[in-house]
Amino acid sequence: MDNIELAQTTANTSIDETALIEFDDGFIWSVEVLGSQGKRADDISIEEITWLKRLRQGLDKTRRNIVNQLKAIVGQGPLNQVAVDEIEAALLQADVGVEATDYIIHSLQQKLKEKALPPDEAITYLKKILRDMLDKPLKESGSFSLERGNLNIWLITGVNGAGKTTTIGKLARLAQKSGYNCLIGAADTFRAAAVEQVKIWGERSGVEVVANPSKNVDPASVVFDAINAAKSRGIELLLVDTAGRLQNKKNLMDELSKVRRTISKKAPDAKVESLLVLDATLGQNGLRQAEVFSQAAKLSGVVLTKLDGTARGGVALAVVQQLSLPIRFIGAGEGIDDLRPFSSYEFVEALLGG
Ligand SMILES: Nc1nc2c(ncn2[C@@H]2O[C@H](COP(=O)(O)OP(=O)(O)OP(=O)(O)O)[C@@H](O)[C@H]2O)c(=O)[nH]1
Ligand SMILES: [Mg+2]
Repeated sequence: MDNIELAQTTANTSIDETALIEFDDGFIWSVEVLGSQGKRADDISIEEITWLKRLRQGLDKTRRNIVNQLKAIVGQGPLNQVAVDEIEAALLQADVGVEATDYIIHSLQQKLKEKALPPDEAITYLKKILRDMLDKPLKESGSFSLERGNLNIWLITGVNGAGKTTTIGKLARLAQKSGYNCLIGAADTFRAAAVEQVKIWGERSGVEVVANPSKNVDPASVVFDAINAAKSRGIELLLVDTAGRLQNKKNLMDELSKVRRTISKKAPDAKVESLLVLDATLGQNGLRQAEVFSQAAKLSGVVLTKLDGTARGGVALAVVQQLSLPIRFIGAGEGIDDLRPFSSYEFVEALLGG
C-alpha cells in the first residue's frame, strides 16, 4: 500500500472465508504480485487478494487491447515506423492520451535503440516506464497520509455521477477499519436525494453524517458545522461530499471555491486534501472537467473510479501526464470494499501482467 497508512487489513482469515476462495489463476497471480512487493505469505489477507483479482479482472479489456499487440511488437529490436504506429494506436485506444503515448513511445524507442530486448525484457522495461510515470506526481506532491491525532479534511469533488458519494462511503469504511475517528459532511445540498444517499453510506460504514435538512442550505455552512463537530469530537478524518451539478458550471465552481475557502479559514491547521473523482469509463472526456475543478477546489489528487470492466484503464496514465496530479485511490466496483489506495506497482501489473 503506497504512501498511506490506511487499512492494513488483518491477515487472520477464518476457515469459512478460506473455503470461499478459489485457487484459480487470478489467485495465484495476486499472491505473486503481493509476494514480489515483499509481502510474506502469512501477511497476505484475503481482502488484498480479492481486491487484486478484481482489479486485474477490471482491466481485462484494456489489457487484451494493448498488451497482446505490444508483446508482439516490442520484442523485435528498434521500433520501425509501422511498429510505432501500431503501439500508438493501441495506447490511444486504451485512452492513454496523446501526451502520455508520445512519452511512452519515446522512452521505449530510446531503450531499444541501445539494444534489442527480448519480448519479456521489453515488457519489463515498459512496466518500469509506466510505474515511473504514475509515481512522478506522487514524488512531487509529497507523501499522502492521514495524520493521527490531527484533523484531516478530504474534500471530494467531481461531476455528477462520477462516484463521489460512493467513494466517500468506501473511504469512510477504510478509515474506520484502520481505527481513525471519522465524520462525513453532507455538502451536496443541491440534489434532493443526496443527503439521504450519503447517510446510507454513513450507516454502512458506521460513520456519522453532519447534514442540514432545511431547504436551500449553503453547502459552506454545512462544512462550517461539520468542522465544528469534527473539532469538538476529536475527529481525525472529515470527508466532505459535494454537489456534481448545479444550475450551471459557474455556480458549481463558485460554490466549490467558497467551500474550499471555508475549510482554509475555519480549519487552518487541518491537513486538507482536495480530491477529484474521475469516472474511468469516460476516458479522455473526463479529463477536460479536471481543469475547471483544479482552480476552484485547489486539487491535490485524483480518485479514479469504475475501473471495473472498462477498456479505458489507460486513462490513469493520461491523468498523471496531463494533469500532473497523483492518483490517490482507485475504485473498481460498487461495493463498500471496492476501493484501495493506489499502487503503481499493482496497477501496472494488472494492466500489463498476467
Ligand atoms: N462499477 C462501478 N460503479 C461505481 C463505482 N463507483 C461508483 N459507482 C456507481 O456510479 C454511480 C454514481 O455514483 P455516486 O457515488 O452517486 O456519484 P456522485 O459523484 O456522488 O454523483 P452525484 O451525487 O449525482 O454528483 C452509482 O451507481 C455507483 O454505484 C465503481 O468503482 N465501479
Ligand atoms: Mg453524490
